[in-house]
Amino acid sequence: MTQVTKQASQSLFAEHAYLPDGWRRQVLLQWDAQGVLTSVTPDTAAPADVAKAAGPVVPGMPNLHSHAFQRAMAGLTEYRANATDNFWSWRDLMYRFAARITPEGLAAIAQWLYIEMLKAGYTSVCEFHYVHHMPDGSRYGNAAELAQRVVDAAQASGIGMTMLPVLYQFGGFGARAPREDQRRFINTPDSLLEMLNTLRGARPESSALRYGVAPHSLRAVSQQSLRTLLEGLDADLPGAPVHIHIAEQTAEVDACLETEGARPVQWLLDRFHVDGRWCLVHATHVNAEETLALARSGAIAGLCLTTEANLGDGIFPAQEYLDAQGRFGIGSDSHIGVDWRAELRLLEYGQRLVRRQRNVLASTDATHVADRLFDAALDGGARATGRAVNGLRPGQRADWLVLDADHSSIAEHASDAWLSGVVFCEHGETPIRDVYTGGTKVVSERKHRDEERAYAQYRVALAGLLK
Ligand code: NGQ
Ligand code: ZN
Repeated sequence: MTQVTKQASQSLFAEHAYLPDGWRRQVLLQWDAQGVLTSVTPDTAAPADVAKAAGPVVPGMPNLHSHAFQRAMAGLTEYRANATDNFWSWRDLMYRFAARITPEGLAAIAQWLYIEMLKAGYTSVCEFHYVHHMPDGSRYGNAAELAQRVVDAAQASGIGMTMLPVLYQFGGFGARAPREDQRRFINTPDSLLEMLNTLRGARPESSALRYGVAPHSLRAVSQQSLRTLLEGLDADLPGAPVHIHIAEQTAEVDACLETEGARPVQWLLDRFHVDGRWCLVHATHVNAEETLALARSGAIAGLCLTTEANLGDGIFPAQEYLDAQGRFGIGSDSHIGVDWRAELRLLEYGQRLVRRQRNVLASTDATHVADRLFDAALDGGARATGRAVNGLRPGQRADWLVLDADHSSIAEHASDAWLSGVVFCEHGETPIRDVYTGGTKVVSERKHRDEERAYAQYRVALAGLLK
């Protein structure tokens, strides 16, 4: 009897599911006790004892870039503080906010954020975690305290995580000393690797958790320290993911040219073996040569469209990059919004507004923009996580979303228009109804099992931060 129940809870039947080769009918999904898909069978009759998905099933989307604590300042910097408000003045405000984060506060913010992510259909997150120390820069008793809180929040929420402790060593190009308000972030390659080791001991890797590192940016590391970091990482975790902020602002491109004699993307490609383990976040400012070289490298461009719009970064040459078979994924970064649908929409809309055309990021093989962008962001995002979360196929984690087929953005449409409706339409509540991670339903009828408690705790943390 127990066995029957267990069996039943590890299968789901979907009338429609979006598989690697597109929409298929009558799909049976089966997974093991680790939450990993063991079989995906289309065109099969529904077994009598198997639960049925309440609507069309699509793979969960990875969120390849997050700074969890910044969720708590979303909406609080949208006023003009001086005549030239820009990314750098926003960063000053963000640092003031970062200085106030406590371990308990971070835990509550991350917990709520990850629930918001799940409800929005993000089933994995890469956390680019850099607030490591106490406000005066001294270590917590457990040097990995804050990172561990974030990992715990992910595990409690059910979202899959790639934890990327950040190496922040310098205050600017030319190994400039860090600013006072960067003290909480500062490490050497050795102290960062040590923190990573502690963390791995306390919270071991699993199908839901993977580790990597994130050199913050070329501004914040040197060529030598980046090399030391990568060597140390490969000694412990060969091939683990490496994420870096690369070329978000023209001022940093200019500073890189001035001190290093090359543009950031070119500089990195010329000096390091950049391949598919790399995620170059905000590859915004790339010239034509860099665009092609980045595409050829196999690295993932980490695009965070709503944050890049919010911070006034610029527009990535997405059409040229996709034409060159470049890989990308999307991230919610500062969490001004937490919605992959909005990221994909804005990716296309940036191109439409600049070019005064429509359906720019479609191709002759993939005529539906939403489908093409969804497929690419799933593939690139999954690669960036370093985890097996690349769609509905055996060996990948049992992560998916159940759409509401009665939602006004897709009702009565043929299946080939469903992703278009999901990505481009904005009509009322989300069309994402249920969310599964590792085969467990963590969002049911748009509600996360823990959302009320987590939201109450988030508000307490936020009130404390804003006092
Ligand atoms: C960050 N955020 O690390 O949170 C950065 C700002 C910096 C974005 N780049 C700080 N969106 O780049 O120095
Ligand atoms: Zn970032």
